[in-house]
Amino acid sequence: MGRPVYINTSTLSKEQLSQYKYGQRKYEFNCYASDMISIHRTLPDFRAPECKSLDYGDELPRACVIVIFHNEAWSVLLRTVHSVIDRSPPQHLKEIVLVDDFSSLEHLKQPLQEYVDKLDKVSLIRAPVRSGLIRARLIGFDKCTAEVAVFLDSHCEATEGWLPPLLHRIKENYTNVLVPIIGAINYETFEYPAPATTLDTISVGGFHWNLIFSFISIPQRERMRLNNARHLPIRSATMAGGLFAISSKFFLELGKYDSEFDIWGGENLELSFKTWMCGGTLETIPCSHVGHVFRVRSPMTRVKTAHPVIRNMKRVAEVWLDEFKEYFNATNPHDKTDIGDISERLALRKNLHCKSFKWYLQNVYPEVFLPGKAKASGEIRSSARPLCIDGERRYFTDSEYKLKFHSCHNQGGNQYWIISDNDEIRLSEWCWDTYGRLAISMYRCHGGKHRQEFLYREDDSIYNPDSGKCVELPETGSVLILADCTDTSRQKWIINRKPPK
Ligand code: LR7
Ligand code: MN
Repeated sequence: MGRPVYINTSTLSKEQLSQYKYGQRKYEFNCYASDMISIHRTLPDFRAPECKSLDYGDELPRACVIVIFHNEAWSVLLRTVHSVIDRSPPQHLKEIVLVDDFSSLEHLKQPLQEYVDKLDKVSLIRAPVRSGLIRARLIGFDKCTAEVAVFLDSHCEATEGWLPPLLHRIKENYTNVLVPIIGAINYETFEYPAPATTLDTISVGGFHWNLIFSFISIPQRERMRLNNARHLPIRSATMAGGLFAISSKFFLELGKYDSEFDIWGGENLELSFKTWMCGGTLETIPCSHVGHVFRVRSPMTRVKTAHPVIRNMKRVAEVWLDEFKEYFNATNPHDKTDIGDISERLALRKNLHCKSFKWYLQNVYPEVFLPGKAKASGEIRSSARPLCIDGERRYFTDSEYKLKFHSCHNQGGNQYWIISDNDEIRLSEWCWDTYGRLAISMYRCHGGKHRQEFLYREDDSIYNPDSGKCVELPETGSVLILADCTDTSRQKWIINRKPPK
């Protein structure tokens, strides 16, 4: 029933412990716990009561579920596959296509092939080289023959009733692109916690100007439109990327993905932007729940933080962001990555007569923070020591932002701060906050001043009116502190007082 498994490592034998550690290291989740749970485990029915009584009829388009993987754990991958088989009405599930993105782990070779051969409707394709998740999905998509393509990461769990509401929306209009509510399966215990089912708690998609996806709460105007209904599709500016349904016809019309995207990243926003800009609608379906194992780190971190991510993002910015690409560029001002040829993608956009990015921002995501309104931006350099304030960011979770000091690297990124028109100090949607009373931490920007208000004053101090204190570089220690305002150079900060272009 989705309950957690707790492993007490002190009771494990030496051999078990080394197995446990191997799993953690290899996958960044607790594979040892996952292996103890049935790959057919049951789950509670998470849907709101309004959802359970909906009848979608029998005349739905059929789905091809595409699951790509690179070195995935056995039990986690197969739980993904079986959750789909066990919880999809057979008449609506045409096929499951697994794409192995050039894995090296033994269990994914012959043993997986033999396992899959015994399953109905499931096929396994091997990418001939490491293709990255985008091209691996394209390989899978090309094998599909169903009217609808449903993409899932290889560490997911479909829950009761997940598929029909997605298919139903596509039946109503083939340009609807749908995302389920994504349940956060715990990477330590594999618990499937009760997901959000109310408009106050459900998240939809936003993005930061570095073109990283972010979860945001449902904007006020959308809540009004939904009038508290808990079963209606919720318009979403973007998708996280891993779990969605799209009609094969529409995916083809939109030019699938940019096949130049390598390894990881960017494809989620590319598809989100062009869905809206080129005539479609992107929605979160509150009656469809699918779990995903969220990790703190990625097992592929080294690949991800290197060039491919930046290159993918730059291609998205060049093709889709129009004049707003300057905001993206400002987050990475000295990047020289060559993005290759984008003429084909520009031609695609032209041929589809897609709307402008300005239209998208005004109509689909008016809540987005526009750095152009900023009072100051760039690095925040200490006058006392050659250090800059750095917001250590992790690509894969939203809660892992940390403030620290670092030598000034002049590369933007985690040292690219914006002082907004209402005096927040921001790194994309994250703000300095005095919640810790004496130290400064980062929380989601709330726009309500108080603990998130910082005045960059003429004397180069940064002042928080709420506490009446100033931001100070401590003599020792690595946290940014709040202290009574004095003349010390440790309270003087150098910031470029001009907004970005
Ligand atoms: O080279 C690779 N080849 C692969 O086949 C790299 C990855 N992969 C596979 C991998 O095994 C996994 O099944 O691709 C899938 C996604 O990789 P993850 O799980 O490491 O990515 P993620 O969950 O951290 O990242 C999110 O953003 C990605 C951007 O490119 C993709 O869109 C992922 O699908 C996406 N995941 C989700 O949207 C799940 C919801 C979580 C969020 C946010
Ligand atoms: Mn994932």
